[in-house]
Amino acid sequence: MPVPSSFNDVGQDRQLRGFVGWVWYEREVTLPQRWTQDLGTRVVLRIGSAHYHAIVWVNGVHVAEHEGGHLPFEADISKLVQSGPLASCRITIAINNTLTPHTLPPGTILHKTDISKYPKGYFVQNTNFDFFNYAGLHRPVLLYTTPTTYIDDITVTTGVDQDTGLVDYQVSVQGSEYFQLEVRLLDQEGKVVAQGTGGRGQLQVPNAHLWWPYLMHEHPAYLYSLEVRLTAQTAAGAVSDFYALPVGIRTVAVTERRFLINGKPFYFHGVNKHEDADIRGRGFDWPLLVKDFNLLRWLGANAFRTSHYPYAEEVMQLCDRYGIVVIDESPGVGIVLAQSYSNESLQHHLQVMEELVRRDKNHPAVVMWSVANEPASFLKPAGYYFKTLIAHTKALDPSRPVTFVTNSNYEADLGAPYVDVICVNSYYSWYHDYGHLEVIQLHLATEFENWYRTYQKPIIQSEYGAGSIAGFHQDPPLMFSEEYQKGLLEQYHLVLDQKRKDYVVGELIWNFADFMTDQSPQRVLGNKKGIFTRQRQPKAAAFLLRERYWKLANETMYHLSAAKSQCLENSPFSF
Ligand code: GCB
Repeated sequence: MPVPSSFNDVGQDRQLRGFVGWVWYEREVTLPQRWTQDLGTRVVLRIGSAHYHAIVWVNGVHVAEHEGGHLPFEADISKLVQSGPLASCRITIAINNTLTPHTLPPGTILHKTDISKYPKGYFVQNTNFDFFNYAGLHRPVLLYTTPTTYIDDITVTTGVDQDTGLVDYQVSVQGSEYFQLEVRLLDQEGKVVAQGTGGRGQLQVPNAHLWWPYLMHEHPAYLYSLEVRLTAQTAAGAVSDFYALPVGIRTVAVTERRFLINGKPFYFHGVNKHEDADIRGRGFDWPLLVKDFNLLRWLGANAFRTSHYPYAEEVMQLCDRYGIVVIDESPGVGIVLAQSYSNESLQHHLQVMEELVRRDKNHPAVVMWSVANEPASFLKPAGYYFKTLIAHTKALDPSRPVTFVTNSNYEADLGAPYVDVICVNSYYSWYHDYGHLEVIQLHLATEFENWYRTYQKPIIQSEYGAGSIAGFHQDPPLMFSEEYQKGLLEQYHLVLDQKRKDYVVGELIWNFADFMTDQSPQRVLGNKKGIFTRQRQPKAAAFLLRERYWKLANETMYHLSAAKSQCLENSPFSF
């Protein structure tokens, strides 16, 4: 079985494709002698993402267990690999993709016991989310080393005081209490612009280059490099550890009507994505990732939401480098059963937010956390659940706003009082009033007004869209034709153009690309709401959005800076 990859689509076996239960991965590797002989070396096994529940053994000894896909976990295996003459190391990983009401996402197993209709022991897994439950080792499995006294974590938050950039850092060291830390901040030319010592402090950068989103500045995505150097005396002698972290200096704030980046109004014009492609499923794939970023840039998109789970770290790194702003979403999708609001579920959700914030807190591209997508937030326990979850996330990271994405009625939503930005999904003229594009404007304007009147918080249209089968054409437009998809988006845009003058701060299309789902009578080889096909070819809607997004970017630049013409020199459209 290739790693990284989902196991589902690489074989010719129908049973493997839909398999629910334990799968086993095993690999024997030979370690360099340096790793196994030098007791001053710490050897770590790191698993990027194993979906869903994973148990890990090294040379037959249990070393780790982890609940939940999409986030990394690791085990210190030094003692195991340094205890004998063996330089080899057998890594065994068992993964179970069974979902329960308490996993994220939740799911249920339905046993069909009527033996006149189903074979003995027959069961199916039901979920309340609209994507295929791909499973396996989705991201790289790595072995790496550090000294036994090592830099365990770095937390950076940034601020701006007039022209001075402020970089607050905190370094956590494990393995010894006796160490020195030196910290330097380098600009893109490699020049040291600030330095400090010790485990925490503030670096001040005069005339700082700020990190700006793509299409908001002539030099977007400026990254400094924070170099942290550790030296320590241990029984084994002097050791040193070193880490370089890209740092973008920027601020994020939310007012009653605006989302501000570096104090300027930011309008999200972008997409919702999935980690999804032919054959590899949700498996990490560099060429696909770079293709997607090239498409985002072509489209003039400045943002996306990691619907509906955390994406690979490499994705976040590219967002930092290209200036693509991210709403970073947890795997809290499909929370609709009362049982999924239990204490057990909440505890797990809090834990997942800890893992997510720990992993992604230093990415300047991440401007907001989303704790869930379309939960049944009208159920009674939802108020306490989201109050607790959002407060916890804010305590973990006071520097970013927090939201969840809703499709509940504005009057019934018990979680909305706790979010910083209202993110609403709607599918007018698709799931209801289908075929009737003429009702969209009134529906949408009414919905926006209701939300704003109730909460006085900025609003993002976090999903809207229509399915289309690439190559299907109908005039007048009919559902599933490219023309209908385009026509539906155009109706939404008329209202968005009104309300963005006021309190609407973003629009994210559902979806960037067609993606695989469970089989159902509503789905034709998956969900076809992509503006690109699953193979990343544009449908008519992609050209429409491209024109719109570049136009929005031109407008933003016009309001913001004299450097407008330079920044959008490469704009495919001039207005
Ligand atoms: C939604 C969900 C998304 C679905 C989409 C659809 O509201 O958030 O996961 O795929 O609708 O196409 O039905």
